[in-house]
Amino acid sequence: MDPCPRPAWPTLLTQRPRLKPSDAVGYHAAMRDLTAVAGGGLLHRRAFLGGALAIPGGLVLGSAALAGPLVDPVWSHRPGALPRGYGMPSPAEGHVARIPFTPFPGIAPGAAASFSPLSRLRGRITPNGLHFERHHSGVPAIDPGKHVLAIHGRVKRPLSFRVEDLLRYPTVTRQLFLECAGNSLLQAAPEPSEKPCAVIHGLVSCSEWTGVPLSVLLDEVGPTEEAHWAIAEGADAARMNRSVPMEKLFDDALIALYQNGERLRPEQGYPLRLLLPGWEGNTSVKWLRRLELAPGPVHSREETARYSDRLADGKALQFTFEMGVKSVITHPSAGLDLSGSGLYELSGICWSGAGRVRRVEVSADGGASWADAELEAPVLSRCLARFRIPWHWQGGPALLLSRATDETGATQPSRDVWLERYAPAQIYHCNAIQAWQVEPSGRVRAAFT
Ligand SMILES: Nc1nc2c(c(=O)[nH]1)N[C@H]1C(S)=C(S)[C@@H](COP(=O)(O)O)O[C@H]1N2
Ligand SMILES: [Mo]
Repeated sequence: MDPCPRPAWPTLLTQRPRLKPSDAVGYHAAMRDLTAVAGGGLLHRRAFLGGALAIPGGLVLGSAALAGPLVDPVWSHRPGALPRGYGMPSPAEGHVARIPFTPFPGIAPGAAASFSPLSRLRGRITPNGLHFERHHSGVPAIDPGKHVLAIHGRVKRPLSFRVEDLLRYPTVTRQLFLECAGNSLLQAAPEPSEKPCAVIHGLVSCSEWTGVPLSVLLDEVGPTEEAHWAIAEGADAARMNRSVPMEKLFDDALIALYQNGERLRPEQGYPLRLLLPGWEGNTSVKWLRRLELAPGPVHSREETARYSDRLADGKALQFTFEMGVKSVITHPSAGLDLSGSGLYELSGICWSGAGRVRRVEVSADGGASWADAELEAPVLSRCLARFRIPWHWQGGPALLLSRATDETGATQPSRDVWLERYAPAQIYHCNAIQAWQVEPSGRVRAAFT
């Protein structure tokens, strides 16, 4: 058997969806009045806002002129379906799904991930059924009546909390992104990936999480003076564990119980998970069963053999908790081709583990010139935000890039700068700028600049 089996990447979506231009009656006449703000057809970020549809020349976004009276569609001829207990998306949207990935089937059972279909989503919140997944040993089938969270070790009063106890605590709610440290690792590969945007960058999602601030529970157990770290362990077969410094646990850590208003999905850690805002996804231990307060970290597998960064000078970083500032254009993107030249709304997601994103710049000419994209308000700390900018694609080759800067002043590095920092096989924490090559046919694929 091959000692180092190659991951079996998911087969590409065979049907390639297309992004349609916002084609318009009188559109070409109108374009002359829109201000170009950078090369390659980037227009002022406000061109789409309010005034855009009323610019001189009569730009309208209807796809055809209305001709004749409206016909009653067949689905309006008789009453439709009755309410159901739990709603589902329209059958017409059945193709919008996560892309599952099992790297070593038969060798490492339960080692799996699924990618969130980024280029099919809009806004900032990921629907629960489309949140990315990363499991080291599958999804345990937990009976919430039997699950307990123990907090023990260097504490004055070791306590165990039943799920029903935790549900009675006061809660806080925050919109937060969650990103796997292995997200975008294909950007570190020697050749640009042929995969769609979702497979390259889809290990990031964003939810409104509701839970009990961990500081409340820690106050109840009373950490001793020797308690500087806690070892968080899950109830899955992997017993996945991570060491977390006490400052983070007291600062903004949550015991998350709800996700977008409903109880956590099994895939996201039902009945409860640790959630560490802005930190690498691996530290947000799912199916959390115990926190052992300790004088120092345990240096478990997930913080030595995995998720640690090897630098170019041969040294390794002991921990990289905070996720770097990052952005990805999702519309268009690899796997979401363009159908003909015209005016497009170019849009994507941005985030930073350090706080708020302050600025996203976009280039349509491979980085020769840049323009500021509009950031959709509110831009929240450690949460996905959406950026957008109007773009007039004239049908030639174009190289699209986006570059985010956060409130600490940190800016997303180019791929070259990112690669220089690390040892050759480094794959984790890749926040390098993504380039999408648009071909004259409208096909979009990943490229390196
Ligand atoms: N107990 C446990 N917690 C875990 C994992 C796991 O396999 N077991 N995977 C980790 C990793 S690597 C990531 S990126 C996130 C993924 O969370 P999600 O599956 O809810 O997206 O959970 C983390 N917590
Ligand atoms: Mo991860």
